[in-house]
Amino acid sequence: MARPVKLDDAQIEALLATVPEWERRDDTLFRAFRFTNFRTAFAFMTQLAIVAEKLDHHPEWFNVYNRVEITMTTHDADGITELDGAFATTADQIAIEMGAQ
Ligand code: H2B
Repeated sequence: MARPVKLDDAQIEALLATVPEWERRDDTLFRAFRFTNFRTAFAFMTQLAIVAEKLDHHPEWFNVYNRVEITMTTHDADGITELDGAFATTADQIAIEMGAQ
């Protein structure tokens, strides 16, 4: 894949409109997910790990029991790129399948 390009502020705003549950935190995208229990939270992370390998794009994440917090950025581009948007979109889809609250 071509090197992802760092998005500018207007492009990030447009991206956030497509994944409204995510918020911008400086040069990262952030979302907290909550599931029924640890098992479901971990199943979500397992599914997403497979996606991360396919995209060669990996989350920074934090898990306690049923909670998963994800921070995405593209170190290679020193900011937010389309890859972070793609990851966020996929994470949202898998979260719905897993019954995230
Ligand atoms: N994941 C994320 N989130 N950002 C990156 O810049 C990134 C990555 N870079 N996964 C990739 C791997 C790079 O370090 C390797 C060498 O492909």
